[in-house]
Amino acid sequence: MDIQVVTLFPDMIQLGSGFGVCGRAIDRNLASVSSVNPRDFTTDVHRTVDDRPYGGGPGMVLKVEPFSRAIRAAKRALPAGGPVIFLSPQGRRFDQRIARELAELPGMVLVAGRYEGFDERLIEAECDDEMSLGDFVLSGGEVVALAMMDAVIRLLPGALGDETSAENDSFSDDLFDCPHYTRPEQVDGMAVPQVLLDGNHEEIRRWRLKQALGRTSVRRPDLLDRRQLTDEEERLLREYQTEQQSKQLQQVN
Ligand code: 9D3
Repeated sequence: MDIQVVTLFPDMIQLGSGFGVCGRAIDRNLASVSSVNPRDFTTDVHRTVDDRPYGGGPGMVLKVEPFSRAIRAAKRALPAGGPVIFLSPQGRRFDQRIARELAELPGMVLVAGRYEGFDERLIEAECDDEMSLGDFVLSGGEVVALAMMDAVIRLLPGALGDETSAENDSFSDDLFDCPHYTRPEQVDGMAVPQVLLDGNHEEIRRWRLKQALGRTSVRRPDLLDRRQLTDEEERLLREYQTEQQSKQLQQVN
């Protein structure tokens, strides 16, 4: 997959995408990440990319022409095409389902803004989709581009080792993880759950699924509402709830 990021801060993109699973996938040519800087498409001596808003008010608005030229250059540099996705607080919320859809594409252009945002006419002319990371205020779209690229690139075939690629199944995406433990067996008097030490793989599988279901139901019941539980899952979730109740009673007594 080829990703072009239109940004006034290309260093943020190049540095931020170079580590871990993402960096390795780029090194192995499973993905490429390049940047196009709208400032390089300005024609005035000051290389102006922003200007004061019509109608007045605080902040600056990103100018159409440097960005539309940069976006067209980014599209031309994409060998196989793909959507132009604007990153803005007004966009639809990015999630794992969208990450999976994007991972099927040959490429995409991500457009990161700064200041108060884009001139609306740029969005009308160039935007195929508008995406947000959620309801909080960032100072620009670059970290959103990095987050989206990380989520997408790790899904590309071969990006994760074979042993973890099962994680790509939609199955595991809508449940929280179970708790994890590693050596030593005791830390400051805190033990590892005995079932994980006994080596009964069927018991371990059931314990992990039970913990995942239980933690999801406590912290994010909305995730379970979207999910059809199997008979086993229903049973394990009820077991978790009974166990939590008896733990709480033990604490009271
Ligand atoms: C404080 C400025 N706000 C006026 C009430 C509007 C505003 C403009 C520009 C808020 C944030 C930004 C910059 N943010 C992004 O470019 C951005 C973003 C975000 O802030 N949160 C979540 N997802 C995204 S995607 C792009």
